[in-house]
Amino acid sequence: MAELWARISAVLPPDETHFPLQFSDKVEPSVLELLRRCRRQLYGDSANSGRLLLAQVILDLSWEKLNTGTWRHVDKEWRRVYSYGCLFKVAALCRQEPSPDAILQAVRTCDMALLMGAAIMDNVLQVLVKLLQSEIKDPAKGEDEAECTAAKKLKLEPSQVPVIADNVSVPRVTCPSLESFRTNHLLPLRPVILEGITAHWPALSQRPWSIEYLRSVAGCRTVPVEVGSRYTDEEWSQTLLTVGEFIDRYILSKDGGKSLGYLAQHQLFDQIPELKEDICIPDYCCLGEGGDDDDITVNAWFGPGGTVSPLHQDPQQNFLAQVVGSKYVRLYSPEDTDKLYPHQSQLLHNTSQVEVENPDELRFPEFAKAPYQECVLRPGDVLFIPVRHWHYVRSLELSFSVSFWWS
Ligand SMILES: O=C(O)CCC(=O)C(=O)O
Repeated sequence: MAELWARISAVLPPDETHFPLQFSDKVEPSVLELLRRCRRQLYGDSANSGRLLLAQVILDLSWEKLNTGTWRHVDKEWRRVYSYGCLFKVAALCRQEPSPDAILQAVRTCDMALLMGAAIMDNVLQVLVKLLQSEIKDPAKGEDEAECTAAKKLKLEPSQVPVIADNVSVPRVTCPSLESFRTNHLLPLRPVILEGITAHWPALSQRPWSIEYLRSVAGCRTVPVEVGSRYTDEEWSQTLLTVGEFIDRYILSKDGGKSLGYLAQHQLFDQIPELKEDICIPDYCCLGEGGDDDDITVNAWFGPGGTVSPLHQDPQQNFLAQVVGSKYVRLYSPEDTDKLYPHQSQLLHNTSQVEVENPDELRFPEFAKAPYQECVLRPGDVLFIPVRHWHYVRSLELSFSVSFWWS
């Protein structure tokens, strides 16, 4: 374990004078002084308990700032202070013979910085979390067999798979040229399922995503999870869990799917770059106006059968790629918005009030008149959802999809 500290020190600046602590005047001098004391302790020989205590004071102070007002208005400087607090805490936890629990706590601290903080010192917390993860024994070992059996048991009941009539099914096309996609789908904003364009993704070939694989790459990582059957429900909430806890509680749970959890996340691939290496941005995104890949938002959607994304629309073009399992998708054109009864509130104005597969015909009489298209996405399929097209999604079994939002 002394080796661990040597490896951590190697990624930190060699001494206090090279350790940057620059902040705008948004950060009060008293907080800056605390940060400087933490830095002094990092390179001095104070007791570890004192180091932890001071790091925690910084975390508590900045946490309060992060949770005051709306997230949009939180000053980035406070997110940087929070990241420094996390960095000092990780250093204190790992300094002297850290126990396995202390290492797990350090991983969680890095994740909190990656989720809530802002990048500091060339994204040092991303480097540290990778290093710490390599110290943790693979928890998937020995459980493989149980998980394979559990995954095999997730057979689809035929009644759960909707029968789709030809006249409403989304058309399919195999590896169209850029020009053909642009002319036939992008410009007229026509949905289509692209086949054969993800066959080379490691997630579908050399490193096929499975419960065991996700546990081995990301089991100890803390991520936000949505709890509840749909985000429009009263009881819906969000919580933080490790990927391993999420799998145990919501994917392999034996409660017959009574409680639903959805790992639906914009940040997952930035937080865990190992997973991003398993997927590729579809070439067709180059037809957008955004100049580079950083303009594309990549989202993860991982959950058990039965998770529902209510009918909603987004302000960007979307490629929804299915990697594991299958999903039922229903699409409506933005031209039919008046038949879809969007919520009145500002927050949910992009979401319909109608439960697509069980509509209340008295409250929403026009809904039945809205024309739609539908499909079942299976591994390898990529659905093009044109900008502002309304989409409703229900997973038919354990499912992992990746969506790319681009303009
Ligand atoms: O797969 C899902 O549950 C929802 C996907 C979605 O809404 C999106 O990619 O915008």
